[in-house]
Amino acid sequence: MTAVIDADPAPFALDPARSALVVIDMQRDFLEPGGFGESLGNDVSLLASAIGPCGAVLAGARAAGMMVIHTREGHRADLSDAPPAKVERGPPGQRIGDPGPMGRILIRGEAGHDIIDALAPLPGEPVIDKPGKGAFYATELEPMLRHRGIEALFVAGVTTEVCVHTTVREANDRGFRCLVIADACASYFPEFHAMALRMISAQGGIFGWVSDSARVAAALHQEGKAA
Ligand code: C5J
Repeated sequence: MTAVIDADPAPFALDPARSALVVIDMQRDFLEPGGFGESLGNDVSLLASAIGPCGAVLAGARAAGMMVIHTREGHRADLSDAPPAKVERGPPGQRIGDPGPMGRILIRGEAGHDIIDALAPLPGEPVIDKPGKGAFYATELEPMLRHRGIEALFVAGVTTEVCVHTTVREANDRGFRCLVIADACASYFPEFHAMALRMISAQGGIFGWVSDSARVAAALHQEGKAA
């Protein structure tokens, strides 16, 4: 069965059985005070707008029987997978691996590394732990998608111009068609969010397609009813 979602620069056709929703890095470290995002001087409240739309597309994807994947950016406790060039950035004392109110910053297993409660993965939904900005770099994401015959990705999460964009670029080069859900993404810099989305759909959709949670949820709802 094929659904069609109204999108820019053109309608996006998909088979839900061959599509996956990838929710990028909706972690406490980026969305809550005291984590990695705030340590870099950002106002983390700016990311809250993506939570409701992410919840809506998660519900729609689950009802339509789509594969759902969550990602988390973070590092091993011994920092052996963290390039020194990454760790050295940010203010001393508030860098990756330093102690913070939610545990060590951006370290796997710490409270800050968790996905926020409102968007907690359901049992059986894969969670990809990634050391980089892109979800394909040094992870098992690509074989996971190939084994399930996935060819299209819905992408949501934070931040639009960093981990969402990097993942979409990686996916596009690997031949996956990507639909970015604009209001289910957010940035500490609203102007970067807007430009990042434009960069995706410009030039005939050079990196992919852009839609919003209402249009995606409506199309998936139809699918859910038909399934
Ligand atoms: C950042 C991310 N912004 N998840 N990570 O460092 O976008």
